[in-house]
Amino acid sequence: MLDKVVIANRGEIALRILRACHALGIKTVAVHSTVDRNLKHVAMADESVCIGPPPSAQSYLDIPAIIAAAEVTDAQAIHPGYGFLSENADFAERVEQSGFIFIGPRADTIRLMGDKVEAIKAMKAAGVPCVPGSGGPLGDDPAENARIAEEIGYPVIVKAAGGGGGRGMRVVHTAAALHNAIATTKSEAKAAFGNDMVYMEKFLENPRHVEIQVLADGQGNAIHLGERDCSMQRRHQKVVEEAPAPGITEAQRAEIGQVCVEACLRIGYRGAGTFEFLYEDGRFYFIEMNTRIQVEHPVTEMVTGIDLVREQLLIAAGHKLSIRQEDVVLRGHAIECRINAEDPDTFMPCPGLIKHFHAPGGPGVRVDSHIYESYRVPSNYDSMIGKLIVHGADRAQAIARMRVALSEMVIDGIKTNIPLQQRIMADPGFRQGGMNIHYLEKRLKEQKEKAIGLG
Ligand code: MV4
Repeated sequence: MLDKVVIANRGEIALRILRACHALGIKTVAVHSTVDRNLKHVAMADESVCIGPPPSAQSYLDIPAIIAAAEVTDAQAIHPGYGFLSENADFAERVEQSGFIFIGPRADTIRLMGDKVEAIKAMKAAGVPCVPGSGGPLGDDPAENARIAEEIGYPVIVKAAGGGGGRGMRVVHTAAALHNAIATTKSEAKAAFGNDMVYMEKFLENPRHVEIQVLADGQGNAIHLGERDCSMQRRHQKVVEEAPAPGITEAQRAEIGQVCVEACLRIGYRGAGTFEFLYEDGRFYFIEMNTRIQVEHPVTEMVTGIDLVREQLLIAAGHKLSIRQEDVVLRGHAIECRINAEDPDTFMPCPGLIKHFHAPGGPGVRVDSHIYESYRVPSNYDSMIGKLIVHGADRAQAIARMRVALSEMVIDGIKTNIPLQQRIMADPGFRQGGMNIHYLEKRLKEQKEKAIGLG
């Protein structure tokens, strides 16, 4: 087993990783910025190293500082969590070149999935269903691009190969708008990602976002852990996630899950990973693969009973997967509400001092959060301060438990999105289930218009 792990992250996920390490008897090293010396996991870690000032670029993104922390503490491995350096292939490479284990896929796998054109090519070759599209980068010939768009059929979407997660894309409705859209997306992509390569897909108008969780040991074994529905989002930020996805049948799950497993084996995938799909009219269309542990991993843990971070650590230690596909049984329904330090109406971040905190509890209730009474939420990082996750025998029970848990949760001193989450749990469309990626934004717009007397 690993002896000591550096946790190269902060907040709730750093605490989540620390707990998984300690449960396996692995010692932990917390690395933190100056403003983060009071983080809960820093107090709980066996050792801690201050790696720089508050700006992420000078701390959580400082590759030499993090590798130096592993060296001075004589750690064996580095867990990147999510965000920050988690999908940085150069980081993974330098970690391994420095003699440490990167807790995640091989650097070349991260690099492959970071290039969306190459990722789609690899997945298509592995039998994963993809969105009809250019199948490669667009060239400079306007006539050829117009032909590709006609063949796909309007509307199309132009996406940056270096983008992902909603960055660098543009919907095109007519042939007249195509050339400019490609040029603008290219120049934006060049500025944002240092890579002006773009590709084209059919634009799906009303899809759901459904993603498949996988685990692979890089030694010829891979399994899937079913799906999550992450369609409740605003501006590419997920707000609520759930597992399983409403309306997906056991047969559909087994089929798309097996496709993902075979793709993992084909590319020699190692670690936890997520295949992101758009789901429309009963069909799955691959868009991207995430090579990290994701924020919403707990809903999968709640319905499968499998500790995903523990599995990441075991895989990194060189263990073969001990869970067989037939051991993975989904039980009940889980929902996660992200808890953000933000105004529930304007979505402006609201950092500050937490004066009172009461965590909810009861059967099937899980709180993944680093906050405590008298903790100050800094303004330097993401506004997510925790996640409230509930499990129930079915979706209705999970919603009922979430409403009670949200009403029990007290976070005084700062504004949070708890009132927004309460409105979502009471919303008829959400309660029906299976809403698409545009639903939440549409409902928020309606509510805003009503509030100012337009409704
Ligand atoms: C799309 C799409 C429709 N058609 N691709 C946005 C995030 C990035 N991961 C891919 N995204 C989309 N790609 C095609 N061919 C619509 C989106 C999209 C979206 C996807 C998932 C979750 C939320 C979204 C919000 C707006 C647009």
